[in-house]
Amino acid sequence: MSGHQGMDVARSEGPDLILLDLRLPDMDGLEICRILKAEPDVERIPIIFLTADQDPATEEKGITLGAVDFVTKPFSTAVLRARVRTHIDLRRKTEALERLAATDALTGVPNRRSFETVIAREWRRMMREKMPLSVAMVDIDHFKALNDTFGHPFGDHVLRVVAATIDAHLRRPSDYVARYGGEEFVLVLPSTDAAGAASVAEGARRAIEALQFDGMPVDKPLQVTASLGCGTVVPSVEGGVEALVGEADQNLYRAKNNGRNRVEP
Ligand code: GH3
Ligand code: MG
Ligand code: MG
Ligand code: MG
Repeated sequence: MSGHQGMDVARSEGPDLILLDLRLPDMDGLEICRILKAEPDVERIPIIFLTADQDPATEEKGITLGAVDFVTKPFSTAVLRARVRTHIDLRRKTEALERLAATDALTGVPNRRSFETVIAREWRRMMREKMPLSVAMVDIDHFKALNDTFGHPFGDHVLRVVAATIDAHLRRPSDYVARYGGEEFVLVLPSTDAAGAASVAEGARRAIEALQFDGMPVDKPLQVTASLGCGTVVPSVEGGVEALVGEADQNLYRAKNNGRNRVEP
C-alpha cells in the first residue's frame, strides 16, 4: 500500500491502530504521521512505526510527531501483538475518560465543561461560514418548591426526564443540549437564526409542559414547566460567547418576570 492509499484507508475506515512503515513507495512515514496528527478525524488513531531503521534520532522524531511506539525489524510477532493490544486498550480507556469528563453524571447529557468547548468551536465555525449561532437557556420553574414538596431524589428524577425530553426534541445533528448548572440547561443551535431558535425553544417548552409523572394524585397531577430565553448572533472577531449567553440570560430573566412557562426570543 502506498502512503496516500494508507491515509485514505485511515480516513475512511477509522482503524483502531495504524502500523506505519518509515519508508513507503511514495512518501516518508514521518510525513504521513505529521499529516494524520494534524487531522481532527484521525489524530486519535495510535500510530506504531515499524521499521528496519535503528537510528535513535529518527525514533525520537517519530515519537515527537505523536507516534505511540517504534518497533524495529526484525521483531517478534508476539511482542508486536502485545504492544498493539496495549495501545488499543489505552486508547479505549482514554476515550472512556474523555466521555466521562464531558458528561453530566446525573442526567447523562453533556456538562458545562463540554458546553464551553462546543460553543467555542461552533463560534469559530459560524464565523467562518458567516451563519447565525443561537443559544437558548432553559430554567425549570419553581424547582425549589418541587424539591421541597416531593423530595430531592424525585427532583433528580425530574431533571433526568427534562434533560432527555429536551435532547429528544432536537432535530439537527449539530443541535446540542448541556446541563448548564443546577436546574438549568443550555441549547446550542448552529446555523439557526432568531426565529428558528424561538421555534426550537417553544417546542422544548411544550414537550416539558406535556410531561406526565407517575404516582401523582389524579385530581392534582404534577406539572413541570420551564422558562426559556434565546440569544442569536452572527459570530465575529469583535463579539464573544459571553455576550451571546448574556443575551439569552436576560431574555430568560424576562420570561420569568413575564409569568414563567414561556419563551422570550
Ligand atoms: P424559578 O422559577 O425562579 O427558577 O424558581 P426556582 O425555585 O427554580 O429557582 P431557584 O434558583 O431558587 O432554585 C433552584 C433549585 O434547584 C434550588 C436547588 O436546590 C435545586 N437544584 C439544583 N441542582 C439540583 C439537583 O441536582 N438536584 C435537585 N433535586 N435539585 C437541584
Ligand atoms: Mg435556576
Ligand atoms: Mg432561579
Ligand atoms: Mg428555576
